[in-house]
Amino acid sequence: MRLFAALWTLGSLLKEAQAWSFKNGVFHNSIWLEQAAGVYHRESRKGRYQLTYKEAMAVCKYEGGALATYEQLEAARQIGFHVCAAGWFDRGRVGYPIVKAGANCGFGKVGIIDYGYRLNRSEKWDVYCYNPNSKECGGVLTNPQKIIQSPGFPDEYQDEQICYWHIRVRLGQRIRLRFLEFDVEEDMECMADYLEVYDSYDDVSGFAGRFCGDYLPDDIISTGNVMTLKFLSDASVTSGGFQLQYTAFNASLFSQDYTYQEFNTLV
Ligand SMILES: [Ca+2]
Repeated sequence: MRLFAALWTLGSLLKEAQAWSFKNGVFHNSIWLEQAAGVYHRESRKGRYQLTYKEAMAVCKYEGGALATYEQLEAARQIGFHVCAAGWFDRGRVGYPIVKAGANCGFGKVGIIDYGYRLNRSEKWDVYCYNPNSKECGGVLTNPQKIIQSPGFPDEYQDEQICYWHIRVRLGQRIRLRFLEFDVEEDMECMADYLEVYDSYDDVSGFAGRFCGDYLPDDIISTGNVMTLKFLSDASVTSGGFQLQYTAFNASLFSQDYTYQEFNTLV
């Protein structure tokens, strides 16, 4: 049994080594991150680790899904679902799926990092839901330049959308986001519908802003060669949506003494 487990682990590691690699100078994998095989990660609108087990179930149900089972989470992980945040899943279990070993997440392990069945269901975590019918959008973008639009644009986006776009450009490049059109259901703190931008490979670190309403956000420039955009709409009231363009540029350009106007003509 132990030998089998060791072989399985070795097999997984080899598979991961293939799945994550440098290609054309871009570090990437071949999957849709954060939402895969009908499984997705959610946190409370109040922030990370705010959901009791009962609330976690309600979050999934609200969106027409249910808590993911261990098997569903593992199936999603096998095709690249990687989230560095512990969440409830089926039967009061807590854990998170790790594809790529990292020192800061998952104790350097790959697999479902399993905290086991929790005796105290009042503990607060995030949640992993399963909904095979959720509308998919987003993706991993590696082109040097591309337009990103809300789903259905120029029509209004629909309710209950969750989209993640991961932008990865060549090492040594940075990314500039320029908003072209923006109209997302407005509320004071963007709790209903919103677009979030992260100066990071995931939506865990590097928070750069949360946007709603119809005010066109300023340009956003990354510090590295990756960025993540997250769009979420709730169960009611839609709007026109958004359109933005990202452009990769050589980091060395930005470090030279260009004025912002000059810089804008360069990228
Ligand atoms: Ca809405």
